[in-house]
Amino acid sequence: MTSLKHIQNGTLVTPQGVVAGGLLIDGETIAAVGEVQDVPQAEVIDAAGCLVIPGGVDVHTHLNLKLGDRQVSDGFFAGSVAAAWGGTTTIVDHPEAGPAGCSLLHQPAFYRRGLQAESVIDFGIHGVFQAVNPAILDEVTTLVQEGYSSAKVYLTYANKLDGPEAAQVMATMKIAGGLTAFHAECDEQINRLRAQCAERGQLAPIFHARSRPDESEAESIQKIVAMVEETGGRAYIVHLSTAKGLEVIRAAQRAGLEVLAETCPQYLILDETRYEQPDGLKYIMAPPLRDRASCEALWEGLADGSISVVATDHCSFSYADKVKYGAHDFRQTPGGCPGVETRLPLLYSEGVVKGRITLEQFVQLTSTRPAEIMGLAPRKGALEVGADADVVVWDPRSTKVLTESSLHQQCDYTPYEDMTVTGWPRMTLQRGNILVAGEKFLGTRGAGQFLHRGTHETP
Ligand code: DUC
Ligand code: ZN
Repeated sequence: MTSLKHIQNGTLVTPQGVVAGGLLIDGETIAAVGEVQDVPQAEVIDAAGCLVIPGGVDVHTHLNLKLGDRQVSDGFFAGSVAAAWGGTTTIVDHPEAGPAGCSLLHQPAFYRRGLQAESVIDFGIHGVFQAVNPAILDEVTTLVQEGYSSAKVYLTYANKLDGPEAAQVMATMKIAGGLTAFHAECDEQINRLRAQCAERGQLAPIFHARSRPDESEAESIQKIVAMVEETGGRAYIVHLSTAKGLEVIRAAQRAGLEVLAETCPQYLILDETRYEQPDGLKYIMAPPLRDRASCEALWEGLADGSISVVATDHCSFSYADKVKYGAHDFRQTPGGCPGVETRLPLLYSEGVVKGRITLEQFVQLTSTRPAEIMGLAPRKGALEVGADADVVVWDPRSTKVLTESSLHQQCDYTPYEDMTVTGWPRMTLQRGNILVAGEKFLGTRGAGQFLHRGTHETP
């Protein structure tokens, strides 16, 4: 007989609304939601005073990333453990570019092996386009059929694609049922501004933000929207950071184009004044932090539905390495910040508690919509009968001061040091197994399953 668990007395956030009741788990799946009769043989989990929500789905992480000789702190094990502590039970990881000339399947397969051996939570993997030629385009159908139904195009950095290449990718992915994700920044403008900064000796962290202006993101998104119009394709904009970019996305959505947007807690909560602090290098990431007006605009984008997803871009280069490489020149700093463990608490605390988004939107943004958009529904993303029993018992009153030493990530800093949050997971389950209970970690290295993701749903 499979094991039964009965989560009782909680307030459940379901696709049908917020309901008081229970949740019955039979083995790895949800067997009943809402009115649940007592089952004598079930293990009882008391959720009195707590919310019961689906496990978090973070569709933008960079675990184990290596760029040249620079390696992030959180590998597949540490990063997945940190995710579990923060209530995230599924990640979809973005691999870095592979060896020159490699197959489109090379990096997803490489990451799959690593995550399968190490991850404590379930995982999907995005593809990455680092070149476009007939052989690569021929592989797109296989990529999607093998369960990697989304892939990223960078419009800046060494492995960037140009406009015509990106449009070809978008069109080919659409035919295969895939979704193209875009890092939207104008490479040419950034390179010009960075060179100008260097000539003028402007090498302090604030010039990282000055050399990647808001317009760079907005113009790049405008080009992507034009590709969607031209090809009839679809686009998913990762880590949206500006009010200007959001306006372009809203206009595209009003015109009926399939342009979806993701943002991350750092762009909602932190602003560019961080670069003026003595530890400004901690906040070097691309796109950079912006002004307060952009933070507020992004919150409005979450509230009005023009932004569908809050992910993290968890990319845990250490502060030690940021200082080692970038102390005298922001351009040498490895970019990115950690966040996989703090996503849910930050969004709940800054969003729901402060009245910027509703409880239902919190669940939609952190679990339901990312699961739907990335081909993980109906297994993931909602408390529904038949879905995987990925469940978080969420204590909405628990407060916690975020510090590097209290988190489980391996990275040597958190961008949210000393910030107090309200709301924290009391218990996290994956496929019916308890991963974290209070201060106890019960997960197992390698227990995470590869998620063969379905083709993209049309919104
Ligand atoms: N931006 C970063 O800052 N780091 C990782 C990748 C990215 O897009
Ligand atoms: Zn990223």
